Amino acid sequence: MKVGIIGNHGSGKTTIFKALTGIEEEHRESISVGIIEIPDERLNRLHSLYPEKEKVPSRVDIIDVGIFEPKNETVRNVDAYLLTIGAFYGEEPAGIWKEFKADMIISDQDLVEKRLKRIKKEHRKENEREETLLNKVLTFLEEEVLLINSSLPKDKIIRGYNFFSFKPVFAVINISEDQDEENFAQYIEEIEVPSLVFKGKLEADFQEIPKEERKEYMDLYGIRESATQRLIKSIYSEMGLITFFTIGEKEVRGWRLKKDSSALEAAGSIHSDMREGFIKAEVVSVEELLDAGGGKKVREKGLIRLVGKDYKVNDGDVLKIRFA
Ligand SMILES: Nc1nc2c(ncn2[C@@H]2O[C@H](COP(=O)(O)OP(=O)(O)OP(=O)(O)O)[C@@H](O)[C@H]2O)c(=O)[nH]1
Ligand SMILES: [Mg+2]
Repeated sequence: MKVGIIGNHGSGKTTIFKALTGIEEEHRESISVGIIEIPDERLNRLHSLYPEKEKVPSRVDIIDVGIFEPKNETVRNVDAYLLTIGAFYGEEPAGIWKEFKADMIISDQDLVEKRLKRIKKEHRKENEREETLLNKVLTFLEEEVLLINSSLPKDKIIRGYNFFSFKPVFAVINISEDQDEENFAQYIEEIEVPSLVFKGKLEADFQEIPKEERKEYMDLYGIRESATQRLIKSIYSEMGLITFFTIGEKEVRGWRLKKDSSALEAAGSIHSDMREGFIKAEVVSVEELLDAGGGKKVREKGLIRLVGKDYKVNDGDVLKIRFA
């Protein structure tokens, strides 16, 4: 699961990359890859029951991609976009959003038209369903509807095209320290995708303060939760991701999972051996476990459920996979 930061030159991509990952880039021109750790209060509380184990948060990969260039493989192959808007130097948020939207739609249209042309030429019976679907896609695009907001089925054929406008986009309105967040609130309404006003430079500077002192510094500024944390959580949920937990021998860990995934898929995301040898999974919600005060008590109270491979994993489930 990769998020790509995209935006015009100088809009603050690298600054936001640093705010999210803590990584300082050495070469501004190269593409940087980093990891965002997803802050999760539940994991902290879970970990406090097992302080001797290591705490490992759920993660998402992030790439400082550059400008939107449809033919660029890196641009195409990410799973979601973080669009940065350089409002700190005067970029107009609604206008930048419209441009980006148009770029995505035109690129998708181009792809569909090329494929339709070939289908017509080949004239094969087995392509009929695809042709119908692509014509539907084209209708949405012509009406300037992002495919992600359309009623298209999320089926194999559609996913196979890797359409730009089928990917989640999150917009960041990057303002400077001395600009007033309130003045940009109106744009949140105008931009059709989830968005957030963000003081990129300030947030990136936070990364230079040692973690232990950061809290104090934030209190000083009257910031309860850093915008970075809010941003990370929003991206995570907008991408349709949930977290399940495991309590292993050495670590208490959060794992990223696509919403509506099964216990078997959850097992597979931990290790392919677990998927292949899957027998059953033990499930308890993290809240139940915390309320009871630990795994042993949960067991005594009979709160653990034994589920099969088709069980739909919920956000906050603590899983133990039984496998052979
Ligand atoms: N005041 C202020 N300056 C910022 C902010 N974000 C970025 N800058 C400055 O703007 C310049 C460009 O920021 P970058 O983060 O390098 O922008 P970029 O999008 O990565 O630029 P390219 O990689 O060249 O496309 C740097 O000098 C930053 O320090 C901000 O929120 N406030
Ligand atoms: Mg850069």
